[in-house]
Amino acid sequence: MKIVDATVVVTSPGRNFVTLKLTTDEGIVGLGDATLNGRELAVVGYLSDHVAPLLTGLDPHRIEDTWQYLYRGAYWRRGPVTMAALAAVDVALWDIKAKAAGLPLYQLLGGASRERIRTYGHADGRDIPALLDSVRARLAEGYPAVRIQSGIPGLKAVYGVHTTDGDGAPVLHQQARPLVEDWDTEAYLRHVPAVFEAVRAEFGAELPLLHDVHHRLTPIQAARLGKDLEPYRPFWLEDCTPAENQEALRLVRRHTTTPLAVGEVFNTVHDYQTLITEQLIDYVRSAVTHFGGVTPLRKLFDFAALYQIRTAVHGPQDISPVGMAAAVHLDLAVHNFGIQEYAAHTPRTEEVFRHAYTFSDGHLHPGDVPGIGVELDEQAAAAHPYEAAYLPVNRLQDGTVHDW
Ligand code: GCO
Ligand code: MG
Repeated sequence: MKIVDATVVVTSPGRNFVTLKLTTDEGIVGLGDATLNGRELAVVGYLSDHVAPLLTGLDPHRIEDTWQYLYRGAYWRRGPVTMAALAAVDVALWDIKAKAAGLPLYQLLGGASRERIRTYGHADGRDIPALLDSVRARLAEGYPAVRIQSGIPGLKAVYGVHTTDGDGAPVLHQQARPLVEDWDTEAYLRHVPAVFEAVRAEFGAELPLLHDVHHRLTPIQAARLGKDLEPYRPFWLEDCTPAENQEALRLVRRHTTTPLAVGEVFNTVHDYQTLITEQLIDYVRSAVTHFGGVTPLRKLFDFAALYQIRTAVHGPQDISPVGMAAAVHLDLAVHNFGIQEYAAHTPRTEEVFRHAYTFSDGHLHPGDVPGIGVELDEQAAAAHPYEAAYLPVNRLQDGTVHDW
């Protein structure tokens, strides 16, 4: 079999998605997600100008070889643009291989290690009562675990919290110019324990509660937060520091037994080396889409398993249904699965990407159609052209730029 066509499709059914479509001489089509939120067109250029011309004529069955050829051949290693492009190629090749075998992808990854995939959903509120309502809504949808994010007294806009302007209209966190959010670490550190206390008081001790710090603390601040939250037994504290400084987590770990989850901005196993070998974290959180695909993520998961670290694939709405499908196949197959982040895509997105994976009773299943189980409706995709949309920025009250 040979690849005869490689096309990049950009569509924006509410938010931008970048999809690589490979076609073989036998008429088999493979899809891969290459969406890099807020920097989408850089990956489009990388794929169409530099990768697509190399793919035609290749044997799609040679996944590992093609991955190494593109990774090592580029010379310039790593980085989110390169690794998102590589991920799209890798997933499209796995899709083709599984379709050619007539099997759902998870069967090629070793078969199912469980019946279904436990997820967590997002709850947020500008204040505690609004957050409690949001948790109630997620529980009514069936989610077995909930990530809780709350507005902070005195701050106007905080990541992960839906806010409204003076007239009650929603403030979108992604806009044609970056939205400027504001930040005060001390106010945050004072508020979060009260948030956990209120949620525990309302929903009891058993509900798994997660919290995303989004890289905003120093190691000693993160250590303090981890310690302050211990009485409420969080399921995890996510991205508590900017973890490209892997050694920073040593300090956090020394001070708290709150489990730590890291990795949504990482793109290779090297970013995790110290974190894993020194057992500084409990969950690896990279996305198939930003980590070079199923091939390297599987290797990361096996490496993490040696240290009893579990998986928690990044699954925000800016991962397309193609990237989500690949994640769910991997989740079903690996032994050290932990939890899967999941927020349903909008109906418009689901018209463009029809998928076999299902969400019911708070659990995902990849379905049993051959391949990853996603079809791209190119006509529907073409009706939603690219729209410039930036992620927010964050500033301290004196104007200093801060992690958001
Ligand atoms: C999460 C993440 C996302 C990211 C987003 C950036 O835990 O789901 O933090 O919400 O902010 O993916 O594009
Ligand atoms: Mg996160």
